[in-house]
Amino acid sequence: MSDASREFECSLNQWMESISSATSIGELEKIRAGLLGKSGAITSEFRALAKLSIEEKKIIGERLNIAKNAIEEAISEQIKKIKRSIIEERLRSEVVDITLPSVSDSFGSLHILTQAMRRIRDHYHARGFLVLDGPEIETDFFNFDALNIPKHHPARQSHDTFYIDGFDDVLLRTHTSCVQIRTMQKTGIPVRMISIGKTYRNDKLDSTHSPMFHQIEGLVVDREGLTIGHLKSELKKFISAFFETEDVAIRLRPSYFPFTEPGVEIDCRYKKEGGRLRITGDGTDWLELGGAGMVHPNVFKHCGIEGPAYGFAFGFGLERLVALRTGISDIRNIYETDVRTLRYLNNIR
Ligand code: FA5
Repeated sequence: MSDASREFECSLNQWMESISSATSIGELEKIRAGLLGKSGAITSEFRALAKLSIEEKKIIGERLNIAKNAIEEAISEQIKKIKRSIIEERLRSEVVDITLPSVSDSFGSLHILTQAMRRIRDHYHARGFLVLDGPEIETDFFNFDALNIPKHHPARQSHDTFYIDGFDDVLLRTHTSCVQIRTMQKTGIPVRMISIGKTYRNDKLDSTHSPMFHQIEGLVVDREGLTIGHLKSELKKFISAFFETEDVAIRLRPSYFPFTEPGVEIDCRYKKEGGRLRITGDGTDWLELGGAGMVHPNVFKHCGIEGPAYGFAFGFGLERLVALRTGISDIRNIYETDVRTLRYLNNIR
């Protein structure tokens, strides 16, 4: 073996050694550049071939190619090894010790509105109601016409409506009553359902109004036998369950909703104690909780229901129920993202 080839062999061994002892991918990239880059050692050797005889070119060229392939293979093997050890190290260090005690303070919880919706849903499920929802983007027909609120009816003005740009009959639903219509059209009667969901009105945000809020709507219809007495009993059961007290007194005060006949406002007795409202049967004042009534015959007509049909519907605003239950006087608190407010609402619920 010539001196030159012995020297080359020696350098190759050193290069291979530095590759196998490299501990980072960056280090390997540097070695690769130093050997195979534009002015790397191996590249320069290849360049020097030009000055050699044909015979020498053949022998040294072959040796260089073997060395180049060996270096490339060693570098890619070492990269794989380093990546594997990074993963192994992460697996070792990120292992979750499931035997560690929990830190209860750091747990999140469901939002107060979600909790309320789930409790309401469970209450009605237990009473044999279907819990349904419909689209939040509705047509004029389902939001107004079918509910006996034709165009130019003054009741439309009390629902300050967001229309979808470019359409004069597509809107964000202003109440969940549209779900009554969709359900009766689809399933006919008898029906026993509630729907809970988002509703939208162009109301200014203040302590009792939000442009997006939630409603609960109930509907019970059958061919015969349903009276306003059943409505009152159903409402009382709900209020008892929601406020977790048997001690409830409600009254139905005459009111007007185009889709009911008669229509009523639902009031509930309450007391003010230590600055907080408490629902109680011996309360001295009445608080309005929502609207209700016997379903207007025109609504049945719009749903394609023929023959006798009797039933009642009711609707509550969820934020106002939650505000009452938690004793806050401003529904804007419910939407706050400050974790201290959320924790407070959760604790007093
Ligand atoms: C209705 O929307 C009727 N669809 C309810 C109904 C259903 C009546 C079935 C009869 C039979 P009203 O517009 O009053 O009714 O709204 C119902 C409740 O939604 C109100 O009592 C109030 O609690 C809540 N609400 C209305 N507007 C807002 C608002 N901008 N922000 C928060 N809550 C609101």
